[in-house]
Amino acid sequence: MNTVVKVVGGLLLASAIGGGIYLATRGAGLSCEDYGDLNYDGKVDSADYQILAQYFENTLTLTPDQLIRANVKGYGEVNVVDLQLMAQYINGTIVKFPVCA
Ligand SMILES: [Ca+2]
Repeated sequence: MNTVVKVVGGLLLASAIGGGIYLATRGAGLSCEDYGDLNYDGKVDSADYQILAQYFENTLTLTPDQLIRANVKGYGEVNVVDLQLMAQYINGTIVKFPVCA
């Protein structure tokens, strides 16, 4: 039961190492600094947070690339956990997103 599942560039790769299940959806070609940056200005701030908040309010649609960038926890679907992590990053509670850990 040693399974590693990693999604890379839309391809699901699985291999057996270690224990437990590890999921990551870091997109191919994306660096850590790209995560959370939804307006492509090179930084993660309240503007990016607002974009994700609007996505959850169904007032904004995100592109597939933005959805990858928004998944700062690094697994599963983009959800409110990612929004909370972005808030924590912006206010300095965390200095790195889980997807980059
Ligand atoms: Ca930004």
